[in-house]
Amino acid sequence: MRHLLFMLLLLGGLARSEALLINTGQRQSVSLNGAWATIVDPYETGYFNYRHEPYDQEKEPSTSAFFMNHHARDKSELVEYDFDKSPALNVPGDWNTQRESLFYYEGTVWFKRSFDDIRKDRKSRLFVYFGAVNYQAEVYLNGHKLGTHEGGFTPFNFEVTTLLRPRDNFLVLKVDNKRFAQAVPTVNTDWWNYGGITRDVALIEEPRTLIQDYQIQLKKNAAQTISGFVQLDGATDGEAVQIEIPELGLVQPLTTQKGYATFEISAKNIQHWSPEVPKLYQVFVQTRYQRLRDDIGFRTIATDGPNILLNGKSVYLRGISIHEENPLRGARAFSEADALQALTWAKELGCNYVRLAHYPHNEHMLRLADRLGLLVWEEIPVYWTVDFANVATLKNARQQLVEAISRDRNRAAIIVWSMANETPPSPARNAFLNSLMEQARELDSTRLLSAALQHHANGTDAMTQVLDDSIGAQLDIIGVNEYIGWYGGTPQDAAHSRWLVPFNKPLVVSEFGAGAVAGRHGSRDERWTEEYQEYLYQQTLLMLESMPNLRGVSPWILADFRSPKRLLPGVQDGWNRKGLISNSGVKKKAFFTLRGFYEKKELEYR
Ligand code: GCB
Repeated sequence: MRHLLFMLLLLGGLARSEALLINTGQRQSVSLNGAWATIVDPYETGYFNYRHEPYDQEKEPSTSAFFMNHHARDKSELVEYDFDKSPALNVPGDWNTQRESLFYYEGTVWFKRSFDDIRKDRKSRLFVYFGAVNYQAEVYLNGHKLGTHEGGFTPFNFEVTTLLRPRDNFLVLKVDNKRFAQAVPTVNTDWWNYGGITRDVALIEEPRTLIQDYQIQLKKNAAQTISGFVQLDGATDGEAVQIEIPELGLVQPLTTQKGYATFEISAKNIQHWSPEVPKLYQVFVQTRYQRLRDDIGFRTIATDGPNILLNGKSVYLRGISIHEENPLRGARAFSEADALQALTWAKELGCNYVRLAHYPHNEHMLRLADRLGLLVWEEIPVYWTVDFANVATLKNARQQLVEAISRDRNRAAIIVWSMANETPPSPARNAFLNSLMEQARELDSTRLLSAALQHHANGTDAMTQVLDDSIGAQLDIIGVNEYIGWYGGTPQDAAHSRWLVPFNKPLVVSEFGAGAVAGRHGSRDERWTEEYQEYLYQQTLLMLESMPNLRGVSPWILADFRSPKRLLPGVQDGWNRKGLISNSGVKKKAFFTLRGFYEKKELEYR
């Protein structure tokens, strides 16, 4: 019987696909957001038997495995879990801020929710899609394992077409946010390790031949040529696809081979996307079975010596760094409203650019940046000291990079893919980052690659800062984090420092900052006061003016954010206080200092 079923699946061309679906917001879908039943399982009792062997490796998993969602058949049967009597958590959302007992929890929580087959057309295919689950997810449907996903900030999906029954399907996730040395990020980070199903979940209905992925952007260095590819899934050779941009009067028919086609379209009258005029075009990708709309902007981005050229014109990146956290809720951000809040603040600050630190943020942020006209630096969580020599760690980082680029490469706002933050130089680190860069360039040759590097004082002269990390030779933009006046020296030292940077490339200060408690006042040399932070900004902004090749800055950080490393009572209380805005929404003095600087820069680069 099993064999017969397998043969039928193969013949029907219904082999399961796990390739990432992009632009899920425009696909036919039903949301699986809402209340999910949860079981907190610190000993992973629902996953391992008493010999500590995973149930999901057994031929016939025991009903003790939580993913079996078993219910006692009669009163004599022993069953030691029950999702139906367990408390719920909201999805999307972090568990830490939804239940007090989970605030510091790092471990396994099981999530379960039931749903019916929603297909209008019995022949269509169904996928479950997760915007992000932190950190590791084991996913099961009706007791069958769909797969595992590692990495807390990127999307994934599984095809469930052949596993579905008409009613009461049960989807179970084992979500584990334990930190470990080989993970990406590794054990040590300066942000909250929020656990849970932290982004939207959807059940997506697709035709048998479906549009899986595409890139539709201006060709590198070509202001009037749109190029890219379309990838179908389940297509027979010769399947037709069409790309249409009605506003430009463009209709481009394509013929796919193995479901894939590349294209170049001449677009003479195209209006370019920019922060000043964030023009988006309605673009349609269409097959016989499906018409998918996207809103896409077109712009070129390149470098020329020290200059960053946006649509051929030199630009200065007036930025701010942002974590994916709503400071007012003190919780992981996930909604469009959260994104609007953060990006509206960035706009008020006079930004034309944001650094989305230290991992890919949710898709709302990128879509909104496209609409609001904010350039974006997007990053993967290769942060500090990941296990650079470990092959599995590299594979994981590459996978996260692939998922981020696949999801976001049609967003004009994104100009930089960042490979890493403050990683210590070594041959293993270099090989790791080079491998990531190779992957990024293969997937998207149109954007600039960068990384936030570190500097050191010149041996003989403490006022001279050297930025000579050899990986800089491979980057398109040199990013540097510096904390002169906070982690060492005084704010005045910043104003007096000289920088030696042996790269003829654009330089961006990807971080600087100082901690301040909103409403705390004192002299400019008193730590944690708004005056100290303001003064450090003033002195650092003077320094920026003398830095060679400087073409932008993204100070640390838009708003105070939670960090388990920040423990000073009465000051930090679990928060990194380097925000320009407090966690009650108060703008600190330095906010206005930076805004003044950006007003000046805007005029200078007009
Ligand atoms: C850094 C890190 C950032 C920290 C920040 C700080 O260099 O890149 O993640 O939060 O410094 O506040 O120390």
